[in-house]
Amino acid sequence: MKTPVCLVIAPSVFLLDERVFMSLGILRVAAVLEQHGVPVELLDLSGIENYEEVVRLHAMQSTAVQFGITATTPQMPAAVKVAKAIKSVRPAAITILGGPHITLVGAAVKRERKSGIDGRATAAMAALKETFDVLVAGDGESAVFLALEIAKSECPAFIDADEPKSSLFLTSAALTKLPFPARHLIDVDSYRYTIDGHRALSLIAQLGCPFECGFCGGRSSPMLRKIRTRSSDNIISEMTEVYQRYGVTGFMFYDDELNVNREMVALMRGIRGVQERLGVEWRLRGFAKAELFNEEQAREMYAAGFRWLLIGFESGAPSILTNINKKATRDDNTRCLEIASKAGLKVKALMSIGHPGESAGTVRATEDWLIETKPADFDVTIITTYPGTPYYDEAVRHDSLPGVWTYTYRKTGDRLHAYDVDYTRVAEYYKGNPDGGYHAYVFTDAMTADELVRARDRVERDVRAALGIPFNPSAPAMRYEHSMGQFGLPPNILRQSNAQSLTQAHSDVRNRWIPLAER
Ligand code: B12
Ligand code: SF4
Repeated sequence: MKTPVCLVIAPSVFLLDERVFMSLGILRVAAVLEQHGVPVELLDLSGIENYEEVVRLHAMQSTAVQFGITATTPQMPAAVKVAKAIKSVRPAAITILGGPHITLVGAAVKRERKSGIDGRATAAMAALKETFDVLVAGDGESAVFLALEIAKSECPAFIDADEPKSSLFLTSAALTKLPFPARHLIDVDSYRYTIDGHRALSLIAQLGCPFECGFCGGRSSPMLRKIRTRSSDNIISEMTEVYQRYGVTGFMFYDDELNVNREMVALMRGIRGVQERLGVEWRLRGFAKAELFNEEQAREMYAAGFRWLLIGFESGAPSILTNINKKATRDDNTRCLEIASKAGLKVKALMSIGHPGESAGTVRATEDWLIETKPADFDVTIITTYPGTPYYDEAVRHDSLPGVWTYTYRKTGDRLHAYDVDYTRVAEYYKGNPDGGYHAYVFTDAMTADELVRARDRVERDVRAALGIPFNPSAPAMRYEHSMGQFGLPPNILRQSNAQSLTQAHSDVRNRWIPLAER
């Protein structure tokens, strides 16, 4: 067998439960590697408390020389520790970083270059180059092969697959031909999620959202911005494969916003049709954009098995919806809830506070709107200005406060201030303990960071009480004990390609893979 490549999913120590949805991006990379006969070791560190120890143990035993790590921004402190743990026992190993964080830092650097600025993103990129040997921004399916090649000679290196003109950037046609995520390299049963009692797994049907909400990552990243779709048949084949292989009848669509795609209604009809042919009933859940939502979509989604929609309404205050650049008005949002509920669809309202111009009054408006419109579930987070969001990328140094950056929404002049965060070290700002577990790294002209946290906690408590919605449960992290791994790491942490998965994937190459030159 060829030398394997080790792919690592960095843990998300800040999540309430780390094994709800698996990271599909790196499983797509694993699938193309297998398809090309490259064996993969998949180290899934989600929910593993003593993950650095696990990494050291595995790196000592593994014959892999190249270690690819995936990370979003809040996973970065752990990703850095993973890379250091690998190097501590295997100094000659090559570490490759891919995923949303490096993609967004890459996009922010390009933006700075265009404006002639040597700013925060440029510094963040330099720091990443000190820790990782190869950095891959954007689509990983072709770029990973270049990364493995480059890793032999030129480190540190930066590969830019987040560039539509590059042959590494996937077209919709290429996306349709690629293998499905290598879910067999993950302990699927350890991921727990249900939709109305149906055990569910996630999938991504299409990539990209063209909107420009101020807090949303990737507004200058073509990978996250440009809509790339797969054919309905291809999406339905993936669902069928997941249903037949894992026996799940629930599907969580992780497309940014399902209804930015005009073909969505046709897809819903296809999904309904396949259930009729298979004699099964599926339950689905996914995201939609409020002002684009209409009765036909609601009807077809329900008929396809949707019972839940997640909608990023964000705020109940019209001034905040303007400052976010959300495009949906409060009336659009209320109307969307009404259409959904008429069609039998439950809505989880995704709300956030800490936007430019946020004040006690706008937070109150959010609370009032939730209580008035009564969504079936809701979530309130505090905004963090990640690299790659307009709130971060367009911010300038505060005129008097050191270490503070200010974003100003150009149309209203409302401001959002953010403390500078070293994203390779700090992670404790996402959903910790919902009662007292939040940290805010932002403040506005009307509210301090502490006031935002207190207001968030109050809205969550009061609205849950008013609507009778319980708090989300959390699941404690697991510890890897040596007794669990007398014969190597257990299969909920480490899975490897076997002869069967390689042959199977390899025999699919001609059917699914388009050579770079033909894209
Ligand atoms: C599904 C999802 C989730 C799920 C599951 C997360 C997961 N582990 O996959 C849940 C609900 C848990 C989640 C939570 C959060 N998420 Co989220 N999520 C997404 C979403 C909608 C889809 C992810 C996906 O599968 N994309 C499709 C795959 C194909 O892309 P990909 O993962 O980037 O992988 C490709 C490349 O990056 C690359 N690649 C990836 N890894 C590697 C590794 C190597 C070695 C190589 C070579 C290449 C490579 O190749 C892959 C294939 O092309 C994205 C938005 C989006 N459209 O991507 C947001 C997104 C990733 N989430 C985001 C955020 C902010 C969060 C939260 C922090 C939420 C919050 N603050 O409220 C948490 C943090 C979770 C975490 N673990 O870090 C941001 C990340 C921004 C950032 N700076 O990192 C995104 C980009 C949304 C956005 N536009 O702002 N999320
Ligand atoms: S928040 Fe939703 S609508 Fe806005 S840019 Fe992001 S994905 Fe698009």
